[in-house]
Amino acid sequence: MPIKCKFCDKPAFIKLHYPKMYLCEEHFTEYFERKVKRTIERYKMLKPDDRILVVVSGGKDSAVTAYVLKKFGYNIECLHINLGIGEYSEKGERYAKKQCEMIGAPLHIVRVRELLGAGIGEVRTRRPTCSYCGLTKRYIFNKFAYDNGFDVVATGHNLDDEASFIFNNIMNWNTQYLAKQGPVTPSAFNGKLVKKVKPLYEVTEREVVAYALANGIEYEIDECPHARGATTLEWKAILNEMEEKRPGTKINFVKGYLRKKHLFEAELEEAELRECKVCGMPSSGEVCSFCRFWGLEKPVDFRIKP
Ligand code: Q46
Ligand code: ZN
Ligand code: ZN
Repeated sequence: MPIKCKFCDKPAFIKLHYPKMYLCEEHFTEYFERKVKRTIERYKMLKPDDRILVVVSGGKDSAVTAYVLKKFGYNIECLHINLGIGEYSEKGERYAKKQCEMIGAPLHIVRVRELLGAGIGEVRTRRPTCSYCGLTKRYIFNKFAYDNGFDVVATGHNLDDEASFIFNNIMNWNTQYLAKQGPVTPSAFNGKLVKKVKPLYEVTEREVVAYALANGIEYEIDECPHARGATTLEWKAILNEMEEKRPGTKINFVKGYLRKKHLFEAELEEAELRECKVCGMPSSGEVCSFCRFWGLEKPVDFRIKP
């Protein structure tokens, strides 16, 4: 006899460990969406009339974020940043297009190589690839949102991403990073830093994979070639092992961190921000790290051409 769903007679599609229960596809979808809705409300992420920019990579997390927000009736548009990392990026772009077509959301595409003359991984620099990749992505989606008047940027970070980020930064005592992490980053610097939210903050990676499967969402499975050997993956493996032994470890760890975040905030030395001489965006030095890294002499204009 197959195991049945907790709420109906259908066979179970997934076994959840925390809370422990078996659910069919439909009841799992309902459960997942209720959880995301509660996260959005709890942290006051979105207002009904907000113009939301969802950053879609082609992967599962951002695809599910866009899908769920659209299903909830939010006003979303998507942005895909093609990083120029060979076949990995080409595939990512194809999936992003497919995902946005599926939900009927407008998709904007920025290609790093066309925009800046080189793809990620093609720049001769001492800076680690993931470091300038992260810097480039964050700058592009923020400036794109600002240039086009979006109220908020939504990203696909899930509970596993958050837990491993916090774990990693506690192990290294990076209190500066720990002071700034969270489900919502409010708008700052006269709106030039656009509000950021993470609607999947309280759902696990495993739940995101199951939701995509249950709802026919296709996504890129390949890992970025630069991610190999990343310590984040090792922290994730440790947390998964703990979660296996003690269900609820991840969510309790992240919620505990949010309760204690003020301790890290007290230590934060806020760098005085000023306008970048090149692009006018917030910067701790005369020229912001994006304009400096890419050697720009004039700002990049992301306004959507009509
Ligand atoms: S930072 Fe590094 Fe990722 Fe950029 S280079 Fe690839 S692995 S994509 S999340
Ligand atoms: Zn059911
Ligand atoms: Zn700049």
